[in-house]
Amino acid sequence: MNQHLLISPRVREAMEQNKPIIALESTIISHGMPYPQNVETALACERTAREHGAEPATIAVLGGKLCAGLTHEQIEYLGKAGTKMIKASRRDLPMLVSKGMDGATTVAATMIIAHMAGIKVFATGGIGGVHRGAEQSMDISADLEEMAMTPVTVVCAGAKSILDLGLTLEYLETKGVPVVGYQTDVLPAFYTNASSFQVPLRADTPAEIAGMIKAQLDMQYPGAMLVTNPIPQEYAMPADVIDPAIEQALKEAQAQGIAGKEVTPYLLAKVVELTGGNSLKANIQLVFNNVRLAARIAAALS
Ligand code: PSU
Ligand code: MN
Repeated sequence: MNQHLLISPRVREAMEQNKPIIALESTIISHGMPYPQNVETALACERTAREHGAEPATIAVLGGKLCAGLTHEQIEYLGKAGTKMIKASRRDLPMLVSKGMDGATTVAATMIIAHMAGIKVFATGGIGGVHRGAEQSMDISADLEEMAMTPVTVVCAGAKSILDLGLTLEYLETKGVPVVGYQTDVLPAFYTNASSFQVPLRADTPAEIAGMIKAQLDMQYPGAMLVTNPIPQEYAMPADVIDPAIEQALKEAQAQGIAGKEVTPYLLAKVVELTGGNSLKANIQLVFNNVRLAARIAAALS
């Protein structure tokens, strides 16, 4: 067991009983949603996982420990701190651990810690990807590199169009990451359940996805599987509402000279502001939907 890893008693017990476990990230709590909806959503995700037979392991770095499984108080702490918390991706882990610091983990860092803990399935909302204009900025999320090397299946709602969806798919193809559409042939676009891009693979049941994960793990070569799960129709946003908000957010980010790790949180918060909170409602529902699917996949795997 990694000396820096701290598995919570509940998660440890689930492991001992061979129960399905799913990882949940914490940057979505600190940087992905405003307080108090962030805390409410994180706690509701944990309840939803349990209702579907999976033990949730929400992941963060606290006091330099790589924590798999948090208490309600720890989730509240991350949510209240919000963007004052360090957004921790792969590159930040050595500093946080050596200095005994706190950080909310991105998809990439959550995958690393989930893998150390032996957790194979992870539910989130949206992943980082290739940003629009990346041919100039080189802004490509470390999440994509992580999927090329760490065997933890990520269930997301596709990529949102603050990113370049086409380039994100190309990048994942180059890196050899299987991208699966759950009950869909087209890549879901987070707030909407469809984009103009074909998804490379399709699966219609959790068991089918579990079968592919098992094959991937059996072959013991590095890398993850990315499952894209469309937002339920009743919660999807009209394209003529969300698209202009995203365009406006991108313009303002550029005008403000936002760069580096600030880009994604800035765009997420701007879109919420510009849609008068409606995008947040959609965001919360798609996360629940991903938790349900991840729990079913984890159950089929175990
Ligand atoms: N997309 C969302 N919500 C989020 C994130 C992305 O819709 O909360 C967060 C995730 O933690 C993801 C991170 O791993 O942003 C990606 O940041 P970057 O683009 O800086 O790699
Ligand atoms: Mn970036």
